[in-house]
Amino acid sequence: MGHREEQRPRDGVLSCTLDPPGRRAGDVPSVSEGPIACERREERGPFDIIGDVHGCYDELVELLGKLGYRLEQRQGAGPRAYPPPGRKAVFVGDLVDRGPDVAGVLELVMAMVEAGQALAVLGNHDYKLLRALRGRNVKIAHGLQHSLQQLGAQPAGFRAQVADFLAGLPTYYILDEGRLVVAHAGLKEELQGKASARARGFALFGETTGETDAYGLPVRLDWAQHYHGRALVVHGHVAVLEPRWVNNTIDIDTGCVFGGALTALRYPELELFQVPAHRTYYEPIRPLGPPVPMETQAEHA
Ligand SMILES: [Mn+2]
Repeated sequence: MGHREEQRPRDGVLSCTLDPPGRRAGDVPSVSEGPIACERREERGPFDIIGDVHGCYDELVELLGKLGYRLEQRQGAGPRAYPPPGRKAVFVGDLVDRGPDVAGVLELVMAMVEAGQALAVLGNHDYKLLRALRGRNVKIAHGLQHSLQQLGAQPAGFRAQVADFLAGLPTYYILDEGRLVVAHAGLKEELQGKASARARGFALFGETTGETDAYGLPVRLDWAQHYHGRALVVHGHVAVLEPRWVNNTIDIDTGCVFGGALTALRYPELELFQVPAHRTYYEPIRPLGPPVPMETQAEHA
């Protein structure tokens, strides 16, 4: 009901940023400065897709090193990371909140995206931080206070840069001639290629039943169990103990900020790289989910 699918703009570029809102009307700032293509079918990779970082800067730098990226500390400017020739990093979102160095992560990732060495999609935490930075009335919880404190110690110009960066991120990417979809919370087959509020909302928040569990958290529907799409969907959002293959989807949020690990998936090789968290930065409200039984995993698991 009421899932209106918007038309593609005249120029054929599919806008999948958050304007208009995917959630409550009037609750979202106008963040789009024009259509942002989330279809990058011509980008064939190879990619290094990186799970939820949540301000875990040291682990991110270590993971990039493992993946063969060259780190360079610059005088009077933030660090830079250069991918091996031909490769590109893709961040699944939730760069911010809960962790120890949100500003460091943002500075590094923003420079990589600006240089064309990385792509990033918006996560629900990034989205909420954007709203807070834009002066919206946001409940300060779930680690947002860490981002605001850390960014509060930075120059106002940096905060403005961060807001512009986050506002420009799409909610998902379609890559490699449609063979690869990267979305923070995943994306059902029927929503892939859609610019609708429903598609954007799903990519950011996933699908919930509207009920809450014993921990007071929303009960999620496990869309991946019913996924039969041809595109591989790489996502994060739900922290799991081990990268979780279900059908043609993989969850690579292994809860680094909760003391788990930061995970990368090399595509198309489908090799996993991990860096264990240096410590537990934030206690999860509910325990991390167990891996899914082997029989539901895809053949390439
Ligand atoms: Mn998330």
